Amino acid sequence: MQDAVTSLIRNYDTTGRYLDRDAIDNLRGYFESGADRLTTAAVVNSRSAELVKAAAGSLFEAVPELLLAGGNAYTTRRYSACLRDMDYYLRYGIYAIVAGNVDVLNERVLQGLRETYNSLSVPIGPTVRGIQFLKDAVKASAVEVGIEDTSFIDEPFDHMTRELSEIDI
Ligand SMILES: CCC1=C(C)/C(=C/C2=NC(=C\c3[nH]c(/C=C4\NC(=O)[C@H](C)[C@H]4CC)c(C)c3CCC(=O)O)/C(CCC(=O)O)=C2C)NC1=O
Repeated sequence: MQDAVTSLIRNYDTTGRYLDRDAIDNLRGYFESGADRLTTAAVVNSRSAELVKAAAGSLFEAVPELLLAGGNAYTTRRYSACLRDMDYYLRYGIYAIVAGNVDVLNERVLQGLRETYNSLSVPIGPTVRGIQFLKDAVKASAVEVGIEDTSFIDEPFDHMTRELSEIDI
C-alpha cells in the first residue's frame, strides 16, 4: 500500500534523483492539506452512518427502480448489501484521503470488483452515482466544519468512479 510520500520517494529512488522542486511542491501540497484531511476523517468517523444513509437516499430517489421488484437492491438482503457496499466506498475513500494516494483503493476495493458486480448483475451506473453522492455528502460535511478547499476529497471518489466505469460490460 502506498501513500503520497512513499510513492514519490519510490519514484525518485528508482531513478536515483534527489527530491527536486516538483517533488517538494508535490509534498508541500500534501502536507499543507494534511490538517484538513485529518479533520475530514474525524468528521466522517462521527457521521459515517448518517452519510451513507443520506447518499443511499439520494441514489434511491434518483433511481427508484433499484428498490422495486426486479431491481438489484430489491429484497432486504440485497438492500443491506448495497448499503454495506456504500459504507465500504466511504471508509476506503477516507483511507485514501488520509494517504493522499489511491493505491489502497486499487488494492483493497477495485480489484475484481467489476467482475463480481457483472456476475451478480449489480448495475455499475447506479453504483457510480452512489459513489458520487457519497463524495457530495463528505464535501458538504467538510464545508460545515470550516474546510474551504475540499478538492482533495474528489480524488478517491472520482478514481473509484472512473475505474468502475471503464470496463463496464
Ligand atoms: C471492501 C471491498 C469490497 C467491496 C467493494 C465489495 C463489494 C461486493 N458487493 C457485493 C454484492 C452486492 N452489491 C450490491 C450493491 C448494489 N446494488 C444496487 O442496486 C446498487 C446500485 C448497489 C448499492 C449502491 C448488491 C445488491 C449486492 C448483492 C447482490 C446479490 O447477491 O444478488 C459482493 C458480492 C458478495 C456479497 O454479496 O457480499 C461484493 C464482493 N466486497 C468487498 O469486500
